[in-house]
Amino acid sequence: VTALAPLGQQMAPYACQRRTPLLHSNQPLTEALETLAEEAGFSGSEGRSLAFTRAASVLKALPGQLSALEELGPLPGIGEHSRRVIQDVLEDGVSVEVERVKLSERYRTMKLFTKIFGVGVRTASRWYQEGIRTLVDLQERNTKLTRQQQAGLQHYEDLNTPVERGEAESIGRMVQEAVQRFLPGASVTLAGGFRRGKPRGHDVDLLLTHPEAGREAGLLSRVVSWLDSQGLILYQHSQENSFALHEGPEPPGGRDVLDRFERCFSIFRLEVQGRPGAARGWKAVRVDLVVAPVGQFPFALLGWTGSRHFERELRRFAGHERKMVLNSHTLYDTRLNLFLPAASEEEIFQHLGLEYVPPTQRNA
Ligand code: 8DG
Ligand code: MN
Ligand code: MN
Repeated sequence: VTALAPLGQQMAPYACQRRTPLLHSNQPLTEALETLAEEAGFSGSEGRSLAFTRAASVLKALPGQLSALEELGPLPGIGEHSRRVIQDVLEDGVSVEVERVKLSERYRTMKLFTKIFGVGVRTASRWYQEGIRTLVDLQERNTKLTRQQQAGLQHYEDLNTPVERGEAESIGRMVQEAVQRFLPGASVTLAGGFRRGKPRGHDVDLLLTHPEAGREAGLLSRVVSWLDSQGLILYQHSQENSFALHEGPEPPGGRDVLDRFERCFSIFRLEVQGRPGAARGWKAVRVDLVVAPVGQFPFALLGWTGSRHFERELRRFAGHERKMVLNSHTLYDTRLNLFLPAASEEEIFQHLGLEYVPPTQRNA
């Protein structure tokens, strides 16, 4: 028996305690586990989905390629079922269970539908139960669609074509230019996957703020109206700021509080040159715009940089290990009964007693 280096020996239990680079050595394994996570999500089994996501996330943080299950050691966060899948892929190159899922009509249809902007698991599931199977079915049966879903369907192909970093940057500049017209000194920051170093993504996440608190109020609607008047917006849905500090923190594990900033879910019309085979010189691109007052900016930046799993783990860590409530607005210490202010992401990690994890290592 070869002495197996215990790859996972020093793995910390929370993803926010680990460094997770974008590229890692266990892609086939994480892909298999993430397919099962997705499938569990499609079936409404959130707990099971999370278990697979956790296992995949642990593998992403391993320092090298796994060649035998034993190398994992008694790693936290990888359950029985995930171990079986890992073993199958290691031994046979594929997991029969995963392959079966990928071929199943339900999985394929759910994937097709949830890729429509504005369609979540619940809607997709209902359509599936009604016997709808294709995008053509949806149109032919005159299925009732929200304005958002109509836009999603109309731009389905573009919105499911990855956004390249260069495209994200040029949208950032378009927004920056509009922002300067109405509020000189305001800044636009590219967050989301691009900030984590991804070369392409499914949308562009932009965070707006101004160094003087309060000046940012009302900025978003002006910016969006102006961009719209320039013909640059194909769809938009804005929400007003509904966050009030005096309400106090929400209970841990409560509703997701990210939706409380002034924000806009939109589809931009981006001019593109020389798209091979394209009949038109533009492309529809999903853009999320969020406005944060400067005092909340580090929290908003941390919250909107992701990954989603990294965020979830940060909050879980804050709650379980520190009795603190973290969201995209604030950090609240429930033992001291006070908000812990921060002027940078680094300070938030310090408050939590966590080693700083730079954005490019948050790909959990
Ligand atoms: P991608 O777009 O390249 O595919 O990856 P991403 O940038 O990591 O994903 P994302 O879906 O754009 O989310 C990035 C972060 O932004 C995520 O960690 C949480 C936050 N966020 C959104 N939209 C929403 C939302 O509608 N609700 C909540 N709760 N959080 C959101 O971007
Ligand atoms: Mn994104
Ligand atoms: Mn987004």
